[in-house]
Amino acid sequence: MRLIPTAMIIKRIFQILLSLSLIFPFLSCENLQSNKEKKTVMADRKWWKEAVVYQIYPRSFKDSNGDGIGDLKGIISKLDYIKSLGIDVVWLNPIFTSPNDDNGYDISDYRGIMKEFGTMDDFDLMLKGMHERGIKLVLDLVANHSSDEHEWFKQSRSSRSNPYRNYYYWWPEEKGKPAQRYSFFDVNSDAWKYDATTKSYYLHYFSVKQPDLNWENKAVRDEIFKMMCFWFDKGIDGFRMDVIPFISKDTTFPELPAKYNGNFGEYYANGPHTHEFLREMDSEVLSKYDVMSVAEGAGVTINEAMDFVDPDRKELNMLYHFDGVSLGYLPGEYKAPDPKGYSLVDFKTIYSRWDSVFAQKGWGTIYLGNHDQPRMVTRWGNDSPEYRELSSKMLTTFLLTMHATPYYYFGDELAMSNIKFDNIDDYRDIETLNMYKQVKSKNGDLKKLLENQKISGRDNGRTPFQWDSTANAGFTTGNPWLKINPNFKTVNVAAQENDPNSVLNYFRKLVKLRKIELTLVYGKYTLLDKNNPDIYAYTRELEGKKILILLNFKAKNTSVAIGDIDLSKAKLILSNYNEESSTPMNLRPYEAKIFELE
Ligand code: TEU
Ligand code: CA
Repeated sequence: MRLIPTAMIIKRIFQILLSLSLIFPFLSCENLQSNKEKKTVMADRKWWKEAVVYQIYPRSFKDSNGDGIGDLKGIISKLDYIKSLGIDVVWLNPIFTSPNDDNGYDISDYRGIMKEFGTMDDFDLMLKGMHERGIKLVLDLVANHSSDEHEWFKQSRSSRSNPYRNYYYWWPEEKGKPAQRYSFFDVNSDAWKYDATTKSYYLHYFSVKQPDLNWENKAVRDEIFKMMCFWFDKGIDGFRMDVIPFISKDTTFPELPAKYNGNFGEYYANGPHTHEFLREMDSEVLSKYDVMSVAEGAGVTINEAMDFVDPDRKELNMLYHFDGVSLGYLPGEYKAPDPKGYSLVDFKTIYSRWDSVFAQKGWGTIYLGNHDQPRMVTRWGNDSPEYRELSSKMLTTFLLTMHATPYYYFGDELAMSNIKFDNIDDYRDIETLNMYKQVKSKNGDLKKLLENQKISGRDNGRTPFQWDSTANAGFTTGNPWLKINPNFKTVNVAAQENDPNSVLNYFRKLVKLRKIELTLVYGKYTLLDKNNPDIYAYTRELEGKKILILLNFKAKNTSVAIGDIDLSKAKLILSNYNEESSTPMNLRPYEAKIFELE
């Protein structure tokens, strides 16, 4: 049998393929891909992909007993309001027993309810009330560190031979000073604290009262996994996981490798066993429940993100990044907003790049505010009386029309804005107070720090919720733990409840629209006019349906170029202006428009 030279065979096969694509053009790869895409996108539907997550900062939502601190009974009394928003999931910041050195992110009993917030009975009643209203509950897993008042740490620091010694990271003094580690909250930014009791240093990436738990120790992982099951067995629907990328450490504690150029956060997020531990968490806990898991992706870069949420890796469902919220700060300075503001082109680039990460696989998240960030309307919009409502509605339109699960921060549905304290005495947040002490100890520019904190300070996002124009905005009958924004007289639920054009009702309309329009959930995202410095324009497309979103980020009339998109048959389905603009392509200050194209 005469062997046909290999080259001939390959040429033959190529010819066959070419002819096939010529014969069956619709079989071409893009068609193949889009059908495959369409099949996969809708095939892999998940409740947490279609959810709108509403974050509640319990300390500031509703106080039921007049001690000036929000609590679980307060949340229970407002469940119908939460239901009226149409949201699907409530994420509650930590509600566990805590001395509140960092407002609950320092837990001393993972199975206990913080005494200020109430009892386990209150918790059970709240969870029952949410589930009866079809609302799921996600709690905060703060397991990178515990409180130094947790029994584990009390034991661990008592002697070097204590069975809990290895629940934390200790460096004995006789080994000399350990390699530098940066602390986000320490007054000297030093993450090593010397403890005379056992003449050793312990590690704390955050405050000295937040010692890091040693996840390299299987006993610690088992404790955390059992605790997670305890709450899942009680019926909660997921965990937001606090700085979970930081949980694995190189316990030889080498000097910070040069490649990180001093960026401790990125180094902390690249421990040796992080993904191994997350896979263990999935097999031991998450895979046994129909729940959602989202990582606070501190230190995680865009190239590493998929490693956390790739469904085939069986780790977590979602992650939220810091690239967006880090925009517009002066490099090398501590949370110093750039007086020139932020570039919308950079903003669009960041959110478009992150969309492309999860375009085929995995799933993204989107947010513009939370308990660690300033109020979104002040930071990304315009909180002047003239444009506060319009720009807030525009930003909400962005959050609820992107290809990612939106995490919406309580109070943004009212366009609550930064309180901008003048005086350090009004601050309660450890991050600001310790930074103030640090700058003071270095005779630094305290006036500038306070000016910067008016925009970037976390307490701006934590002022009590504004229910009405009565005393203390109806939040408490007592003395609020943090001052209430004086604009509560006009900015409150009662004033907006029955106003069809209010920010509150605009939010409700958008939540409803996202619920009925799966194109806004699963549709392919395409950025338009990317170099337009004022307008963010994009389309969402799914199964032949196409929606166009136009957002003016500036306080001026401006226009957008959308190429060959035919608008003649476009139907305007929502806008934050009550009367239609002259031409679809011209946008008034902070105007937002959603068109159905086909
Ligand atoms: O935040 C982690 C984190 O990265 C933030 O500290 C962030 O760097 C900073 O706050 C931005 O201002 C989580 C929680 O969200 C935060 O509230 C806690 O303070 C922190 O962890 C420690 O648990
Ligand atoms: Ca209270």
